[in-house]
Amino acid sequence: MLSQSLLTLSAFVAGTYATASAVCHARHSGLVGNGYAIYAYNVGSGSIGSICGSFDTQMRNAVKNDHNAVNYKNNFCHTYNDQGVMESVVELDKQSPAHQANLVKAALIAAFGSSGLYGGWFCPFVQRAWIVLAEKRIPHQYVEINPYKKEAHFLALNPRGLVPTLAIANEGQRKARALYESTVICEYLDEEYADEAAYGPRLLPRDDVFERARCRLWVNHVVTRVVPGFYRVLQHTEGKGYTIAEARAEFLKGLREFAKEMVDSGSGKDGPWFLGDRFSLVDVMLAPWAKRLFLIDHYKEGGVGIPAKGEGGEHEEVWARWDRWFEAVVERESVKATWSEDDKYIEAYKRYADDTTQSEVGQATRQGRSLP
Ligand SMILES: N[C@@H](CCC(=O)N[C@@H](CS)C(=O)NCC(=O)O)C(=O)O
Repeated sequence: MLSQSLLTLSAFVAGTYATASAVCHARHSGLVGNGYAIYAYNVGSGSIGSICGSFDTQMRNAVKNDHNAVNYKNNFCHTYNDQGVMESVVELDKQSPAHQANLVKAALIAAFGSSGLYGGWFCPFVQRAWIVLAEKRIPHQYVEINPYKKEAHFLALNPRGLVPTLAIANEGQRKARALYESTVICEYLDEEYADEAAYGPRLLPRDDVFERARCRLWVNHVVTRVVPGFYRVLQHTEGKGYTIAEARAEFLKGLREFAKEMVDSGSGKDGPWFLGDRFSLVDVMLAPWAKRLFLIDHYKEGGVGIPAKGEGGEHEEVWARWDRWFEAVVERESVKATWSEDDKYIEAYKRYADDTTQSEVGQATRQGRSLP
């Protein structure tokens, strides 16, 4: 039995409270492995607890209705057999981190559906995966965590300790699997949920091999040029080995090349997206940073520096194409649905603007290394 509800999450992340909305799918009698259902709530400390906690009443009622059962306690996982009879109570604190992680994954998946996205509301890499989940209406559980805390159960899922991380049900097994790296997760979701009748158009062209490769080329452009350029501008402070004008010029070049490709391909005659009338993975990859451009305007003198209409000189047509793409992408439903209030980002990104952030992305930018 699947029931859906719109859940508003309150999460404590890196010193900032923010709210994010997520559509959650609760499967009250979900079974994992050999007829087991595992329900988790207030698991460990921190944010998994907060999400499961906020679902507690609903889950408790559902389980009561389904199985006429249950005694809930914090920090425990209960396992049920397929008759709904409780078989064991597992004290999570007493398990090894790896076992905790597996229990939590299995429990989330049993309770909420097939996939769990571990994310942070503020994170643009997470937003990529979240947009794909929203675009394709993939049932999932969104789990807000603080990736800076590097909790053991999270590291057991993703040894790199970064969000997004996707926990995936492993059919017939109690152990779920995990994937990480936003680009990998997005492609996985597009391929795994490939049925266009059920999940809408594929985000990477399916039939045209060249077009698919061209999309990957421009995903690579976003990943290796545009995104690092964004942080170099935002983290610029006095005394850096480069001027803000240089950082801005490099960043604008990356955006301009992206827009020029859209002009050269002629996609604009069909619509605003990278592929014209068709929203694709290339749009997904850049959308979170497009939404965050206002942070550079807010924090850095001179702002992003995209020429106003009529002031693009020899690049006028290219910047007009950029404007068209930008205006469409920030209004895209999936992009808006995965965004909190602007003020929250201003607060959260101050540490980047001051260049005091200890995040791995921030440190890599500061040290001139490639991003994690
Ligand atoms: N290359 C990774 C980058 C992910 C990433 O850096 N995520 C940040 C949050 S925006 C994170 O988890 N940071 C934790 C840390 O820096 O310790 C991806 O594309 O998924």
